[in-house]
Amino acid sequence: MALSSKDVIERTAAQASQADIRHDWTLAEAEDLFSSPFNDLLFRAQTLHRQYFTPNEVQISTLLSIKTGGCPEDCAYCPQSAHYDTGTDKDALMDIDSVLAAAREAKRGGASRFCMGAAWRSPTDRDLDAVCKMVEGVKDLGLESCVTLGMLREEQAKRLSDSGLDYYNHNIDTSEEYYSEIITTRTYEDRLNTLGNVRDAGINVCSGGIVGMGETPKDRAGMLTTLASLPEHPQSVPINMLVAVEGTPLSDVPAIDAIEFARTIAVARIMMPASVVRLSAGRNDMTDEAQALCFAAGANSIFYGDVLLTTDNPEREADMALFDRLGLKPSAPTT
Ligand code: SAM
Ligand code: DTB
Ligand code: SF4
Repeated sequence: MALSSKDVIERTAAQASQADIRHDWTLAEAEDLFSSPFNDLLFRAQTLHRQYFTPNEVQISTLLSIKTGGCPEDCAYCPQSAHYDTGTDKDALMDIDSVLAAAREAKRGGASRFCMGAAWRSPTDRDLDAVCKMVEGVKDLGLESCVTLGMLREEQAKRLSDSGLDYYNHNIDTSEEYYSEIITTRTYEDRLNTLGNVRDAGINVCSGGIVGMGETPKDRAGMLTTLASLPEHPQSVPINMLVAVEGTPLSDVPAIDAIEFARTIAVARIMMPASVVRLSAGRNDMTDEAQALCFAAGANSIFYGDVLLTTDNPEREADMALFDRLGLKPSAPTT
C-alpha cells in the first residue's frame, strides 16, 4: 500500500535521533562538509531537514526598525553605525501605537512572528520598559515576538522574558578569528555572554551571522562551529548575505557566489538539524533560482515584507509567487 505524505513525514520524524544533535563538531569536520561535493551536501542537508521539519513549510517573520541609525558601534557592514556616512535616517524610539499598527499589518500580510530591531549598543532600563510593553502588545495580537537590541545583562534578559518575549536575536556575525576585522567596539566574548544571558532567561535564541564580508571558507566553517558548540543550538539561525551599503567599509566587497552561500545554509542545517535556518538578509540581490537552492539546502524561514531594517527586501507579491512556483507554504507559529 502506498504511504501517504503524512506517513512519510511521521516515519522520518521517528527516525530523527538525538545523535544528530551534536555539540562537539570540530572545525575540520565543518570544513570537510563545506568542501564536499555539492549534491552530497544537499542530499545530507535535505535528508536531515525532512527528519526534523515538515517539508515545504517556511516560517515567516516581519521586521521593523523601532529605533533607527546613530548607533555608537562600528560594525563594518552596518548602515546604521554613526561611524559611517550612509545617509541612513536617525530616528528616536518609535511610539508603541505605531509599532503595534505595523505588527497588525504584518499579521494581515501573513507573518507569524514580528521582529523589532533597535540600533543600540545595549538598551537602557528605560528603553527596556518601552520595549517590554511593545512585546506584550505584539503577543496580544497573537504573533510570536522577537527583538534585537544589542548586548543584554542578565537581569535585562529576565525582564524581557517576563514580558513574554519568544526570541532574542543577537548574531555572532562571523568567526572569532575574523571578528576583529569587522567590529572593534565590542568583543566576541561580549556576544557569547549576551547569548548566555538570553538562554538562561529561558528565551529562544536567534543567532547566526553574515556571509560575504570577505571572510574565508574557514571563517564560515568557524562561525558555524561556534554556533553548534553552544550549550544549546540556537533555536533560530539567520544566515545573512551581506547587503553592501554605500558608505560602509564593506561597500566594495565582491558579492559571494550563490552556490557558496547555499553551501553555508546546508552546513548550518547539517550541524544544527533541529534549528530553524533563516535565509535572511540579501534576498533582494538573489535570483529566484539561488533562493530555491537555499530552500533545497534546508533553509526554512525568511523575512517577509519589502524592507528589512533599513534596506530593501523582496516585495510580498514576489515572495508569494516564488512560494507558489516552489510549492512552499508559510508555517504556523510554534511558541
Ligand atoms: N544593534 C543590535 C545589534 O547589533 O546587536 C541589533 C540590530 S543589528 C542591525 C542586527 C544584525 O543585523 C547584525 O548583527 C547583523 O548580523 C545584521 N546586519 C546588519 N547590517 C547588515 C547588512 N548590511 N547585511 C547583512 N546583515 C546585516
Ligand atoms: C538578522 O540576522 N538579520 C536582520 C535581523 N537579524 C535583525 C537584519 C538585517 C539587516 C540588513 C540591513 C538593514 O536592513 O539595515
Ligand atoms: Fe549598531 Fe547593531 Fe548596526 Fe552594529 S549591527 S552598528 S550594533 S545597529
